[in-house]
Amino acid sequence: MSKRKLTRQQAWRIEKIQKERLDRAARHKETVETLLDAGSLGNEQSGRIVARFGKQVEVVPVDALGQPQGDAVRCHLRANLTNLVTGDHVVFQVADDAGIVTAQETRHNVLERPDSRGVTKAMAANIDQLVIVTALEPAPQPELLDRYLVATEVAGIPPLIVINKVDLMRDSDVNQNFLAAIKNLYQLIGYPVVETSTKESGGLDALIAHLKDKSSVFIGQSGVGKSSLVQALLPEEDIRVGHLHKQTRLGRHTTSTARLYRYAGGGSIIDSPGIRDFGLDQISRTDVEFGFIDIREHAGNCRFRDCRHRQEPGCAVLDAVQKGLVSKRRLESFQRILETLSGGNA
Ligand SMILES: Nc1nc2c(ncn2[C@@H]2O[C@H](COP(=O)(O)OP(=O)(O)OP(=O)(O)O)[C@@H](O)[C@H]2O)c(=O)[nH]1
Ligand SMILES: [Mg+2]
Ligand SMILES: [Zn+2]
Repeated sequence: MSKRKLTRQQAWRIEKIQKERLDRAARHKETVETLLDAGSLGNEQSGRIVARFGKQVEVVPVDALGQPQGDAVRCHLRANLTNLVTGDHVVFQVADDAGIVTAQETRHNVLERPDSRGVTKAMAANIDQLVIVTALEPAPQPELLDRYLVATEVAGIPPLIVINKVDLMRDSDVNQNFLAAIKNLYQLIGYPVVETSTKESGGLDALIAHLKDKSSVFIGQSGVGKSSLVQALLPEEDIRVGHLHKQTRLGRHTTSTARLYRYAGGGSIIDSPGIRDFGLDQISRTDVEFGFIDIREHAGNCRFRDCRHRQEPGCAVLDAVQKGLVSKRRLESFQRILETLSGGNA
């Protein structure tokens, strides 16, 4: 931003906003302390964070197996618990109409992603499966899919690739070919791929087969139909879905917060806000090499240990591309991701 002088009105507004923030923080601290002092808090219970709103969270009680049970409660957070995200397991206590989270249990894993300013933030915790949703519209971005896959390999969370809106391919050869190409490629690499449609009966069957007793997070570009899928899986919920922009055919960022739902078939589902890009800023070259499992398989056989797989003699990866064992598009995607790493260490 330029260093222009603030007008009196702007300065006044900034001061007002800061005061409001301080007031809110003070009120929050007071509420938490009152609740803790009250002595009227109920027993400690195990719960799971359903959603996060600033300094408050919604918590759902869980049974001995960690399965959500009953209604969610709005809770305040003890001052030391500022990092909680959707999916965290916690201990909480309820007073009359408010609750307080008093402890956080150890996380098994955490999914991080950069926010709009590029700062890495935890998005969801304790996940068994990342459901990466793509669709025939908005136009799929294979490189974005590759970035997600690197993130899942690095986080150690198994992915499931979903191609949604397959009803749109019925009358389009282009879509049909595209779908077949994506499906073949990723299945050959070893990833499970399913096709879905929320507009056709039986359109979710292939997906349902993968959800039971797991904690799944739905991620993907805005507008691919994550919320539509979750709504179709959980008809008793009331979930907001948005239309694509008329001209650009892009999503409108309808979902604003990651939210966990109980899955009636056993397990839970987290719907998350769509993203345009999935930066891998905090990731190293080694992580990217690890994250492309098809390239990793051959990279160990390159003549040079620090081979970049560009034009080096004895490069086993280039050789594998020649032989059709590794997709040329995946190698290009790999090189492009390395070029965008911060520090330019490609
Ligand atoms: N043709 C077709 N349209 C679908 C299907 N699933 C969802 N849509 C449409 O896609 C649009 C976007 O759906 P959403 O569920 O809001 O997408 P989202 O991925 O949750 O988007 P964000 O919350 O913005 O990230 C809506 O107009 C849906 O009706 C499908 O299987 N077929
Ligand atoms: Mg949504
Ligand atoms: Zn090489």
